[in-house]
Amino acid sequence: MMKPTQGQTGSQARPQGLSRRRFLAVSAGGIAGSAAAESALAESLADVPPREPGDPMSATSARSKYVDIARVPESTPGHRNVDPAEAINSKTPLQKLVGSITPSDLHYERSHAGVPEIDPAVHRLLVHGMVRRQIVLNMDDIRAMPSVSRVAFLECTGNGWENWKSAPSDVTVQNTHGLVSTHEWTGVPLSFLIDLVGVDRNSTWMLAEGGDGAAVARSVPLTDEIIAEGMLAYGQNGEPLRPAHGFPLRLFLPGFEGNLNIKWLRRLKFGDRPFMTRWETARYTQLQADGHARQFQLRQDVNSVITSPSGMMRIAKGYNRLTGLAWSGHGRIVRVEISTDGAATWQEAELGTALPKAQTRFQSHWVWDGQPTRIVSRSTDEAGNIQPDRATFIARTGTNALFHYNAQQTWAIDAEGNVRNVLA
Ligand SMILES: Nc1nc2c(c(=O)[nH]1)N[C@H]1C(S)=C(S)[C@@H](COP(=O)(O)O)O[C@H]1N2
Ligand SMILES: [Mo]
Repeated sequence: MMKPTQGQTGSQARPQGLSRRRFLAVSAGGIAGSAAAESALAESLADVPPREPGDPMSATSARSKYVDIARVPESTPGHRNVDPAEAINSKTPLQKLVGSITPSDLHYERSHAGVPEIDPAVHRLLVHGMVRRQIVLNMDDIRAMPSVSRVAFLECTGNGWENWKSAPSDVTVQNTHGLVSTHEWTGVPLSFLIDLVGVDRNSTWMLAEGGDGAAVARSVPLTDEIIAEGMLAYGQNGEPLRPAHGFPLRLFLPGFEGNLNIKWLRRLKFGDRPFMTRWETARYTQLQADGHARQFQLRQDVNSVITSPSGMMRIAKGYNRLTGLAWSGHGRIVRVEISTDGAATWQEAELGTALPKAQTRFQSHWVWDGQPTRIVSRSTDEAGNIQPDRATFIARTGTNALFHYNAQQTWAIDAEGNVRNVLA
């Protein structure tokens, strides 16, 4: 044990007879006791590196050079780590995030024709169709309107498709689940705009169109829920939207499939039936087991994944904190259960702040005995939906489909502690 080298170090300040080691043992007890038991316990400031002079202030703060965290560009399933020019999306590093909010520059990205560089001074939103007053709004008009802010996830319907047909063993959770992120979004409530233009009571659908080259356009059903929760978003995590995420304006519909959340929003048209764009008749449909295609499967289902330990990590025998994220397009997460014996027995995990339609952090404590095993999580939302195991999910959906995969994610652990993606 190191001795204090100077008189003013911490040892004198400590209450008599109460060593830090004992303090840990006494107060932390059970879980924390086992977590800290093998850590070296320092005795004084002599065990702590000296203070350092700093760099000058800056206009924006960069990450520490010691932090290695980035999205990965990918193309279709099986084509990972491609040249960004070939990529169709860029995935969030879930295994490196803490808490439940995704930093703005790490929000996953899916753009069908690149990222247009739109000048907000010239951007316009046309609102027309079954309305009393057809209008064209500029960004000043929109920013002057009442706004709301809400923490919610956004998820691409393609999230999880890596595991639909087979389970590549060399993937991380970023590869398997990195098409979901959570932000605080700010914008004008859709209900405000609907009142402003006087949408006809017989209008039941709204076409939303983007200003990028792909001409992505989707029909949105005007349900009470979508009218109440939808927004014309211009802010993410306290700042204007970033270009990749739709600057200066996007549609944001909490809980509904990523593709519906039209970026670079330039037009809303109200009608009394779906507009049947190619994005909903061909692209974002689900081929069922019987060969029929299902249209307008719009809600993101209850989901969860253990992010640590997860694919391509290596764990050691003894205490391991298990943590991950759970989310549901139906509302709040009310329960996450974890199995460390291949889904034979389950224990309830601790939940962090559980907001409706937002990713919720969970954790659990595990002492690994060194035997090969499988770990898996399963979530339940406030509507009573329970995340299905893979066999149930495949029996229900078949193997022709590609979207809305929400089966439980299993990670296998071998005798050396290597964590690998497996089907179940
Ligand atoms: N105009 C437009 N909107 C779009 C897209 C697009 O390519 N163009 N991609 C959609 C898809 S498929 C998804 S999953 C989300 C992705 O939003 P993000 O890139 O901000 O994560 O935006 C949707 N909105
Ligand atoms: Mo998507």
